[in-house]
Amino acid sequence: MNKQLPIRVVITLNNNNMKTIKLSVLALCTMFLCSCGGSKQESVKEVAPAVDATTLLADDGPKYDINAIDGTAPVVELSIAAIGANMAEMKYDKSNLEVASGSTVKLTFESKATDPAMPHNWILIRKGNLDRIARKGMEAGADKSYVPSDDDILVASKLLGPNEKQVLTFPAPPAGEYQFVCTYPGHSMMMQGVFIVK
Ligand SMILES: [Cu+2]
Repeated sequence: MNKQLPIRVVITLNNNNMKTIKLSVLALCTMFLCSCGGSKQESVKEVAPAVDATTLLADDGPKYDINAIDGTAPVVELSIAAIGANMAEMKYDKSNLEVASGSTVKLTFESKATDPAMPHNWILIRKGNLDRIARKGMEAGADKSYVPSDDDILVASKLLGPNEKQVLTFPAPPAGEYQFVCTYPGHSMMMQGVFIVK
């Protein structure tokens, strides 16, 4: 931060305008003071999510469309279950899923939980958004099954109780690494995994 100050002043001096220089120096000092005011950790936490998935998405090309299933594409059948009888044991039975790009994925998601008070979902998301989506899911609340509206969510199951299952059929997203997570409050740390499209 100390290094930025002289650089900005030199650039402004090239304008040969004293008013601008004074204003710029004042602005810089204010920015400097503000940025040093709070604790560093807090400002990082606030800024990081604002680096904004929507901006990144804008460069991603066409939006992922879960309904754009190609009838001629090979079908890959997968299954994943939510297991564990309590908060300490809950997890998905797989931490990795892998499919070929261009395929149609037919994923059976099943809850083998025993406690009806502990439902689970399976949400496929763009990598790097897990904490943000888990937080947003919590805010979305029970009415929305803890699934927020967000462009970084590609596929979302319903909230399943014990021994319920749902088959999710969707086109494999473009090759790359994705993540899956359960957005039921308090579950995302334990219930997450990697979804690879090769
Ligand atoms: Cu869960």
